[in-house]
Amino acid sequence: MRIDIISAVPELLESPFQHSILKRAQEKELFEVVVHNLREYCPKKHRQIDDYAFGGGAGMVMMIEPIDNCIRQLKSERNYDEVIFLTPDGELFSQQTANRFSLLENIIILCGHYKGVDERVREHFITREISIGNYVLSGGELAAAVVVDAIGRLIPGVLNDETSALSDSFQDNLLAPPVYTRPATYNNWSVPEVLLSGHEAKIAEWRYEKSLQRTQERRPELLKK
Ligand code: 6GU
Repeated sequence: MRIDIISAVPELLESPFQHSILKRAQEKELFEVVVHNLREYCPKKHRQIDDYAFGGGAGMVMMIEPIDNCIRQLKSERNYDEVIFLTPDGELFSQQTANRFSLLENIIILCGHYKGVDERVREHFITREISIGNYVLSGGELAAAVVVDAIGRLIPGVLNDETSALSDSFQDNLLAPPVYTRPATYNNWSVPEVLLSGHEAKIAEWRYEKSLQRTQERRPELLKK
């Protein structure tokens, strides 16, 4: 899978994909993330990516031309399954959406900024609009890092058996159970006995019970789905 991210502040995306699981995924060539600096797609000399809103009002609006230039360049190189705009008024991102996106071949992600983007971009180039939560960020870059991380780790071969996505919270609408590691006792706080028993069936049952209990306490609405 290849993800092209279009950003007005590409510096914000220099590090998030260069470590840990996503780094390994890219080294194994299961996954490629390419960040594009929107300023490089401005008409010559101007280097301007935003302008005042027609009709007045506070806040700058991202201009259509640099975005069009960048998307057109990318589309001339390969086919894209989705062109996603990250914006607080988009559809709420979820594990289910991440699962679906992880099956795609190529996607473009446009990071929003300022007061928004010229509506014609949304009408003519964007196929999906995504928000990562009910709060406002200063730009879409951190949201892009969230979305790309959630997608990238689901691509077949990226996670090994131990880190398998199947046991994640939300994957089955259940929160994950508590986990423990050595030492078995610390400050008189001990690990639940059953986890030290070596009895696989009992451990699985304990984990399922804890998952249910935790979901009931913290996110009861998930159990109704
Ligand atoms: Cl995708 N962008 C911005 N700017 N703010 C957000 C968001 C996205 N999702 C939640 N808040």
